Amino acid sequence: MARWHMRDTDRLEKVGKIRKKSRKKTHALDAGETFELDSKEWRVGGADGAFPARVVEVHKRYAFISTENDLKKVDTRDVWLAEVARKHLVAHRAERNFVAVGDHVLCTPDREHTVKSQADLPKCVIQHLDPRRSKIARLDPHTPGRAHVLATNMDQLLIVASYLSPKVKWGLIDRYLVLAESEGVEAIIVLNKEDLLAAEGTPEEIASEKAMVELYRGLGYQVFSLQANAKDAKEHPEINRLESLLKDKITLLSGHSGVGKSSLVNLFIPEIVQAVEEDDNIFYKGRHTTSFASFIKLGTGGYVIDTPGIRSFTFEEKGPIELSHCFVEFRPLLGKCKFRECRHMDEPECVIRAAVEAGQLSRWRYKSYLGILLGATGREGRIRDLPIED
Ligand SMILES: Nc1nc2c(ncn2[C@@H]2O[C@H](COP(=O)(O)OP(=O)(O)O)[C@@H](O)[C@H]2O)c(=O)[nH]1
Ligand SMILES: [Mg+2]
Ligand SMILES: [Zn+2]
Repeated sequence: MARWHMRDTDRLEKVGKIRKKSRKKTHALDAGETFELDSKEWRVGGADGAFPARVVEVHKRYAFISTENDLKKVDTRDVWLAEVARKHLVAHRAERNFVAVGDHVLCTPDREHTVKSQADLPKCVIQHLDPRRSKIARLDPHTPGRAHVLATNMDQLLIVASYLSPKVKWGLIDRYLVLAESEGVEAIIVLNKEDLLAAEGTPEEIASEKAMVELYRGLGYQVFSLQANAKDAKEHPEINRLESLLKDKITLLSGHSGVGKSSLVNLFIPEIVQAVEEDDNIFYKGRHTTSFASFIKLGTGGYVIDTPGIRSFTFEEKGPIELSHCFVEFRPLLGKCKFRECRHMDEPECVIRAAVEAGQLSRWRYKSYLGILLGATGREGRIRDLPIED
């Protein structure tokens, strides 16, 4: 894995040098040469047979794409192996992958046979990327400072957690919510394994999880509490309500391994039935059941992007102003603190802090805000030394 990575970087640098020189000579790049190009400018059809498509899966050296029809519906059965046109590789040095799942791209059939692969699939070259409407990225764990784009162009983020096995981490849910808010995508929260909480949870646990569900509902989020593996799950009103929210939308699934994401997707008649990991200890081992993100068409219309479970979740740091906007309940109060640059920590006359002390804002969410601001880990119980009493 590491070896390929090195080679890619080497090659990119070489290409980069060559391009720099040639740019000097020509002074400008014509629009047709830039990788990112609005789909309104695309020339579909024509002598090179260019066609619009969607990136459905990304591997280190190539991607899989599926063609899109006139109604912008993706035919997930029509899969091609694709490579980004060589001339564009240099443009995307900042990201680990040049394209991400969900990208809307213009491709040309690989008539020159430049795509080197034995795979028994039609091959094509990705010529252009439609500017992304939204994206979810995390810091690349292998290359500090680099963003790894997990998925793009989704309408909403479905945050799946289970009450127990593994136990829900509301701090992680907050991080996903911040991501959704900062990207302007809807967030939907699912708490699965209701049956386990009822059977194995202590009365305190049951009461506290119920209170958390109510807290997030109070913030305006859709929160579903359900049992994805129940026998009659397909008829369950909560499942039907969730199903209607997924209709005709592109939804990014997120959540740890073992919480029941595949079990949930299987209820919505996916084109490809998801493997449900029956090994109960899967999440302790930290293995991922799905190694690559993929784009799944649902029988009811709409698509789901299933990413590998994200264990350690780090995203680009946000300053207090941007971060506090991602906490929806803070918004009506923002701009009212004494200092415009208030971090809502120990500054005098901070309205956020005052609202927390007065019980108008949730202390839990405030701590979560501070934890994210101060770069504390998302794991519960690790947020220490915060300037607020419990
Ligand atoms: N008790 C209980 N187990 C569930 C529920 N939903 C899924 N599971 C089980 O949890 C495990 C992981 O499910 P899976 O769908 O593979 O989770 P994923 O890793 O998030 O895709 C499997 O053993 C499922 O049978 C539920 O609502 N209750
Ligand atoms: Mg799964
Ligand atoms: Zn403040």
